[in-house]
Amino acid sequence: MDLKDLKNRAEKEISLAQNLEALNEISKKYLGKKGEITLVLRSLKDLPITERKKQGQLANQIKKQLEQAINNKDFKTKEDVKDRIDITAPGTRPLQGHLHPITLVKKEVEDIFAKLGFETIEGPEVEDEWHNFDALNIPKEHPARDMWDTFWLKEKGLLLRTHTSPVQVRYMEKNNPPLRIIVPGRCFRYEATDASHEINFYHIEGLMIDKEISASNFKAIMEKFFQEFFKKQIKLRIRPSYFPFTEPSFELDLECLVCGGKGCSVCSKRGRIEMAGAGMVHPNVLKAVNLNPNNWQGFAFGMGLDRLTMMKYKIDDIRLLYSSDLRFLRQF
Ligand code: FA5
Repeated sequence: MDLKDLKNRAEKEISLAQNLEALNEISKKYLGKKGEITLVLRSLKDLPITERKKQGQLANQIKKQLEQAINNKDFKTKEDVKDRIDITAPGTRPLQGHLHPITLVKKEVEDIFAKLGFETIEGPEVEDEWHNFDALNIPKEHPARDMWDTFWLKEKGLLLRTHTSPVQVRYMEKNNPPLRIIVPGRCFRYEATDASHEINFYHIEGLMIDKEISASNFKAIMEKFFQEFFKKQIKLRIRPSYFPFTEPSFELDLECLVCGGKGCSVCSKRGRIEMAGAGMVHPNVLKAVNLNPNNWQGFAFGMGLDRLTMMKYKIDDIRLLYSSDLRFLRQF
C-alpha cells in the first residue's frame, strides 16, 4: 500500500471536515479498529523483516501525525474566535467608589469623641434667624451679625446656616443637662474663596454642659482629641477671641502640618492655622433655652472639618476637596 497517498488523502479529508461528526468518521476510517492505518500495522507481520521495519516506522509516524491533525482541528470561524469568552483570562474589576476624605475624617472625629462620651447630633442646613443668631446672643442690627457673611433665602427669616452653633440651641431646647454632643455639618458663607476658605464647608460643633465645667476641661478634651487624631503630640495655641455666644471666647490654632510650620498658602505664611472658635457658653444662651446659668456651665467649640482634613492629609488647597477631580479623590 502507498502510505504517502494514504496520508495525503487523510489530511485532505481532515482539513475539509466541517463538523465533529465528519471528523469522527475520518478518525474511524483511518485510525479505527478496522481503519486503514490499523490494517497496515496489522499486516506488517507478513512482510520480510527489513521491509517490516521500514514500513512499520513510516506507518507509526503517519498514525501519530493523523492523530495530531485530528486533535488540532479547529472548526471555529474567525467570527467565532472573536466572540469566544476566555474563562481563564483575569477579570476586569468593576469600578468601585469610596468615601470622600471629609467623610473619612468626620467618621474618625465622631469615633474619638464617642470614646470621650460625646454623642453625634445633626441639625438642619436651612436655619431660621432665631437659632442661627438671636438665641446665640446676636440680636437683629447687632454688629456681630457681620462676622458671618450670610446667604439669606427669599423666604423671610430663613438662611443657609453660617455655622453649626444653632444646633447647640436646638439640642438644649429639648434635652436637659448634663450634655455632651458633637455636631458635624455643612455650613455656608458668602465670602471670597482662597486656599483655606470655601463658601461651603464643614464644621464640627462641640458642646459640653455640666456643673463646674471650666476652660481647663475644654483644653484637656481638645488636647486628647488632637493627640488621638494625629497620633502624635501637636502644638496647640489657645488665644483670646470674641464670639457673642461665649464668654470668655478663644480661638484654637494648630501648627500648620501642610508646611510643618514654615509658612505656606494654607496658613497664609503664618506657620499656624486657625482650627476652631470656642469659649465658655454665654449665660444669655443658657437663659435663651431656659437653663439657669448659676447651676449650669459649659464650653462649646466650632472646628473646621475641612481644615482638619487638610492637616491630616497635607492638602494644600481646600478647593480640591470640592473639585470632584478623580485624580485627587482616588488617592484616598
Ligand atoms: C464660628 O463659626 C463659631 N460658630 C465657632 C464657635 C462655636 C465659637 C462654639 C464658640 C463656640 P468661625 O467663623 O471662626 O467660628 O469658624 C470656625 C472654624 O471654621 C474656623 O476656625 C475655621 O477652621 C473654619 N472656617 C471658617 N470659615 C471657613 C471657610 N470659609 N472655609 C473653611 N473653613 C472655615
